[in-house]
Amino acid sequence: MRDSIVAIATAPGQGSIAIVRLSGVDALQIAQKITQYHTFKPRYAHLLSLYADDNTTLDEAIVIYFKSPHSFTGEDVVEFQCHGGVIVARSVVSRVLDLGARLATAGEFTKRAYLLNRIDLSQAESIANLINAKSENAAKVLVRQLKGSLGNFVNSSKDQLLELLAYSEVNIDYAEEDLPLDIVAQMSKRLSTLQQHLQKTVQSSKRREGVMNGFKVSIIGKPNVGKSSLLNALLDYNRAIVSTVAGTTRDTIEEELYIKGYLVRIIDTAGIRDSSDEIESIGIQRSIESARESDIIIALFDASSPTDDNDKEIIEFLKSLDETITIKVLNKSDLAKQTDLDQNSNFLNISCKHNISALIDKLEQILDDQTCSDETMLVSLRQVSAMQKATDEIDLAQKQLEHGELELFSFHIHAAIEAMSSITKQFDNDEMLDKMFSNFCLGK
Ligand SMILES: Nc1nc2c(ncn2[C@@H]2O[C@H](COP(=O)(O)OP(=O)(O)OP(=O)(O)O)[C@@H](O)[C@H]2O)c(=O)[nH]1
Ligand SMILES: [Mg+2]
Repeated sequence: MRDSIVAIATAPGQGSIAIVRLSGVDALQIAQKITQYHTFKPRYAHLLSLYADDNTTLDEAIVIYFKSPHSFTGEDVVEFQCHGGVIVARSVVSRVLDLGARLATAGEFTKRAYLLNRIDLSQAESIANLINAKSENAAKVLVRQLKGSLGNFVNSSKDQLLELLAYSEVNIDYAEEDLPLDIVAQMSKRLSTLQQHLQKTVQSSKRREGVMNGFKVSIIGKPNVGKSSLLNALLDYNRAIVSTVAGTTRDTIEEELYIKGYLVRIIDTAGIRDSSDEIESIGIQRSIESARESDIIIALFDASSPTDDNDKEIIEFLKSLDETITIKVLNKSDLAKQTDLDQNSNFLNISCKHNISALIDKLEQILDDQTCSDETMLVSLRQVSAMQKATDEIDLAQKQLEHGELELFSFHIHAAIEAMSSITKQFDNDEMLDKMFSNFCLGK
């Protein structure tokens, strides 16, 4: 039995409603005392007065009672929808505290929901992340996870590993049983298929990390091609200084914007060229570092000037970054064309002065491709490293299987199951054994 906890669930500040949430074994009794009303019907909105200990009225509120286990925490929960602003809500909390509850610590309602098996760890994580979601698309992924999509994925992968473990155990202990001769080959094939699927999930989650924290997009190019003009055009205001002087931007400038619901961190950089100026050289170094750390590079060139060695060096630099998505763009297409850069390769044509829609379309398409929305996604470092540990153990298990070392195979599969389980809940050995043997009839 846990004590009862209370907190204001809505954000502090002015608003029409403030919700006070109370959870625990005494929640109903406390609600009855503060309302002087005794016949609460679960999940029913009661309009009631809330009373102080001297019987003066604190507020008129909608009170809803969620009877255990059908509540957010799994315990008895009462929600008081008070009038907004913090003063009324605080006086209600203070009265509830007098009646025996204590103040909840940060995240304690969600922790109770997890401890009472209302949600798994991945769902608890998505609640925390959803509150801080930085974009619509991040929120979409997190809501899917909140509804249990990652939990389902983990459970079905775990079940497949459990089945393989059961086969292995039977082979170890019941060698005389009449098992198919090609069992090792079958097990190996099933494990490889699962492994490919898990590895793909890890890779695509890493690729899609930007959905949660924003995609890093750097604009690079030689001086004067219009990088700062492009930043300003994307932001729709004059953030960076633009001038005809080559070398205007000395340091990287980072801003955030949304493109089709994706959060993008866009970085304008110093023009890349050979420079003897000490400060400019530091800026150029930063441009190169920024490009290397980016998810997407916009490499900008000037369509209105003849191709030179500087352009060619930048093209070579892009080739050295074969992992990063690069968009090659010719700017100043409103002027007479002089470059021949686009003879052998694909470039987008834009004019920062008039129209950059071709680039925006391209960015939208790349961001959509990167995130292809329905795949399972691991949204935290904790989830990614747990899945990676599982795939490492599966690799080791696969090797043992090739050598017919079933005991060691079982050991690594067990470790993989343990790593995978940690994504959603603490590993429970008994539960695992029950499940494994309920699926596999040993008849003994
Ligand atoms: N005609 C035309 N001029 C442009 C266009 N884009 C930029 N410019 C001009 O090109 C010059 C250089 O623009 P910036 O945006 O400062 O170039 P930058 O690449 O940031 O230059 P650095 O910071 O020196 O590396 C300015 O005079 C701009 O007005 C365009 O599409 N058409
Ligand atoms: Mg600039």
